[in-house]
Amino acid sequence: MLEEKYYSVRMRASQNGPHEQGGKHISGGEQISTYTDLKSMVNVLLEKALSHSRGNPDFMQIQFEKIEEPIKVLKPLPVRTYEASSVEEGQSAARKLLEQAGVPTESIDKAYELITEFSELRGAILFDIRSGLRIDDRNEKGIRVSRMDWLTANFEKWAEHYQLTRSQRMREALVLAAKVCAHPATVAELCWSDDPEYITGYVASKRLGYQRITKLKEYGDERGCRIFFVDGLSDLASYIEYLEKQPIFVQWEEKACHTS
Ligand code: PML
Ligand code: MG
Repeated sequence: MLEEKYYSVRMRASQNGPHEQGGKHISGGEQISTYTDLKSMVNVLLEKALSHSRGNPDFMQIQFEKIEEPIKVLKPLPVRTYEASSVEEGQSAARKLLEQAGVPTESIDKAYELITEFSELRGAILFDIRSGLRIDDRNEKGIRVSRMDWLTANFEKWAEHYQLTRSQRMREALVLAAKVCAHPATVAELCWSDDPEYITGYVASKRLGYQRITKLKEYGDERGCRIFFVDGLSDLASYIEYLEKQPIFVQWEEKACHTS
């Protein structure tokens, strides 16, 4: 399968001008496509941005480029869902999971102080668990994890096996979390959507897997969050290079699963 040529397809859309001119982020998307599928992949991304509940975009960029590097294959993280009855309960579960993943309590507190300040970012922030400081230098842009995907047929088989909804949103988040958590310097990820109609978020880590929490904010809230907690990062540039450039396919192996 991986002998074929693949293309990274990316989309970003904003309102009141492009992001770099202060426009409001509406939607972003990442896909890896074969040449034959490019047209439909572009359409999927176009549709995603044109029908977004954050509003109608007046700027959109869709680009594709051939992937020259070998594509690394990663297994999906195991998924668990925690049903929270209130935002407080959900957020407290998220904090506990971050602690279990190895993020010190003081670091969690410091990160939460930053959340409101950085809730308009279109990318993620990198947070060092030792210094308790944001360590990327991307300001309001944040880090955009790119060049990753999960082929539909394999994703659907996986979803059916675990009786999970075939949600495109969850698939994208699972792909991103698998990529981020696979790097040895990542301790955990904390995320919830900036989509006002979507309140489920997650904490992910190598050890804990992908832990969904059904209520991390109130309906109607457009403030999102994506923080990567990192430790022992000696080379920030190569970490960012991995997130932005290393091509990844998530792939579930049915057999391996039956024997485990
Ligand atoms: C997003 O939409 O930007 C992130 C969604 C995270 C949760 C997805 C899920 O597991 O339901
Ligand atoms: Mg979004």
